[in-house]
Amino acid sequence: MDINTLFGHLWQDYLKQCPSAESIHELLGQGQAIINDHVAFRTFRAPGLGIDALAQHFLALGYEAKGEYHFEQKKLYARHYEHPDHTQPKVFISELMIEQCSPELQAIVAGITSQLEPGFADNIETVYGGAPWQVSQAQYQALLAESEYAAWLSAFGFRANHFTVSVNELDQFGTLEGVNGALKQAGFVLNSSGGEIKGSADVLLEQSSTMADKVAVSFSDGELTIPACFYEFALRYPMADGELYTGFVAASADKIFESTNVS
Ligand code: OOG
Ligand code: NI
Repeated sequence: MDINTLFGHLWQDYLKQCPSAESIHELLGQGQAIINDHVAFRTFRAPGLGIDALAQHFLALGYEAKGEYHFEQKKLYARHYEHPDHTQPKVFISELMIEQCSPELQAIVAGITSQLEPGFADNIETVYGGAPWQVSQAQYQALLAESEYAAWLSAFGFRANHFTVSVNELDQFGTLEGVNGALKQAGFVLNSSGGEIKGSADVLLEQSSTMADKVAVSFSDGELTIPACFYEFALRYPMADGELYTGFVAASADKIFESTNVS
């Protein structure tokens, strides 16, 4: 599978989990192609399922590991990957450090991940396959009480949890304020945790995001409509050498995670 085919699968899956993406494209691109800055994945730090298990497919396509990021409060660790062809989207993969979570959470996660065959993540289709396990509404709610991230991951599994519009590449908008204004005027709800704009020119990256679209999910014991996937917007600033900064900013990312929060 080549990169474009992989991102094609990711995009098709993402549109089902974030139906707003289509109208946001029209609003921001006004018929033009949209360039994606990055996509993001979530996983559990468990044998055969951690960051490396997902990253192997991107490494095989020529991606290289770059920055790493720590989120102590949320018990997350993340890495980002870049392709030598800078027109390809960057990839941000985080994992929940379940060994730091409560015994109750660990037991639920073990019950979920034990449903998978060894080597499950070695198949590239894993990265856009969604949740490969059965989970009940009670398990989802129990995870939610401790970790929004764990609950989301149990319900949605492996897929692009967001795509990110490169605002640098938009013709009609030059600032994130402009993008946010157009989105709000069109009725989209932005993630306001830590302010609508996360970061600044000083850290070479400004980001904003919508709150996730709500989608009906089939749990083992019935359906529940919950926050699914969201859209992000990124404006990058040049470094001293004139090249745009390509990394992420942990303090901003910490708030972007909250775009899938239930409450
Ligand atoms: C990732 C949040 C971080 C960014 O651009 O800083 C992020 C997530 O929600 O899984 O995407
Ligand atoms: Ni992002």
